[in-house]
Amino acid sequence: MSTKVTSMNPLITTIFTADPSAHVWEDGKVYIYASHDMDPARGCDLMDRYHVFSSEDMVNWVDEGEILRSDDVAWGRPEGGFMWAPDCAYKNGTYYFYYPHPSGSSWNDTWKMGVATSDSPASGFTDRGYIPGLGGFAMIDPCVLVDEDERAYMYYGGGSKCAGGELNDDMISIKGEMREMEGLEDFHEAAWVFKRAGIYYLTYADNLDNHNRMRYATSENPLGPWTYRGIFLEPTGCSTTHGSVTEYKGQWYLFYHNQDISGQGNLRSVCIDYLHFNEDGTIQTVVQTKEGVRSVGAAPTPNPLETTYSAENSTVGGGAKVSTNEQGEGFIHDLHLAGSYSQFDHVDGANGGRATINIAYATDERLAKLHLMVNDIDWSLLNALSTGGPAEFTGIASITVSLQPGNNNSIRLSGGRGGISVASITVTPFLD
Ligand code: FUB
Repeated sequence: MSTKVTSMNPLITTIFTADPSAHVWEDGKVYIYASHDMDPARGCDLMDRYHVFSSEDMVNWVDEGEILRSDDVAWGRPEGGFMWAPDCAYKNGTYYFYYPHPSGSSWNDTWKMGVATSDSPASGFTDRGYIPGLGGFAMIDPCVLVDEDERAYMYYGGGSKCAGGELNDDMISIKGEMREMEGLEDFHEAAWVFKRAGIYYLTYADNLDNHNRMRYATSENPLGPWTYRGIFLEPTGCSTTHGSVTEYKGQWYLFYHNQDISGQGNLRSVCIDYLHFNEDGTIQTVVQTKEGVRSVGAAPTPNPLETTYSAENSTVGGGAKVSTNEQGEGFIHDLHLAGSYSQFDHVDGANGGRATINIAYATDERLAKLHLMVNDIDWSLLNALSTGGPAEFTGIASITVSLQPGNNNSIRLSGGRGGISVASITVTPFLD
């Protein structure tokens, strides 16, 4: 059970995530659709394997698992990667996941707006192709607003150009033409549109060299013209900035990313902080915090399918060892040695499908890494942030993977970088 009082920033620490698009859906939960900066990175070329995260209290977040990867995109560039900032919309029982992806090897000339659909918010997505007539040079970062009258609008853009248009009822084609959004000052990319008290807000990243900020403009119409209002997020320390603004349980939040964990602009991490409006509807500058935001609901209840496998349950090899501490508790160590591994066999996947693996670890490295293989599929790399000491087993690296039905799954850990010891793994198959 979580003992966190606030969400903490960065919010998601085990994998690198960026470009968060947050939505509150009919089930009352808030969902983050994020890009995934694959580690190790090569520019932003290898970004892939979108994960979704959900919460009912803003403090405890569930990794809902991977929903789409470039291998699933038949029309995509042959080399894969380049799964950049996505968004999701809901209409008439279907979730539409919009993602920018190039269709050719010449990636920056061939952007398209892909669409995958599902009847669930965070699983079961199937690619439906791309929206005809959109894309081209630097045209990225889709955002979709479904208005109170059920009309839906798409925005996208990069390279200083932002376009908007209305989607047809099918949600995968544009009604008429896209048009340039007028009135934005210093637009770079990362458009996000939301509505509050009858006013439309368009937020975006600006062009400040190597330290983009977030600016915004407002309008009484979903497609503008827009009135520029100012900067509301100062530099985060990351060269890119990208965020979304959402209300949840009566409070407004900014979801954004920084590079506090990695120190690298291509290995980013999602954060959340409060967003406040002035009485006239203008937005106050967001205060970036380490604490994040406070709980607005009950913490999740334990899942009866959860099973913990202790260090003694694993087979170790290649130099890794299992030892016992003064309290008689076993732990795996020397995982960092070349060829070292620890394998848990006969892991129960219940009915198969999504399961969260929580790895309890200790490290005094600022940022250690673990390699995770599940049934010979690579889910690496995972971050393990310092716990303050090599025997302080307070760290949890958490990721949702896919398991086979029954109890014949195997989970293998090896060191990626830095000294790290593992006390146990806890596997929690999803109840769905
Ligand atoms: O994440 C890749 C790109 O970086 C996004 O599409 C941009 O908005 C910027 O965050």
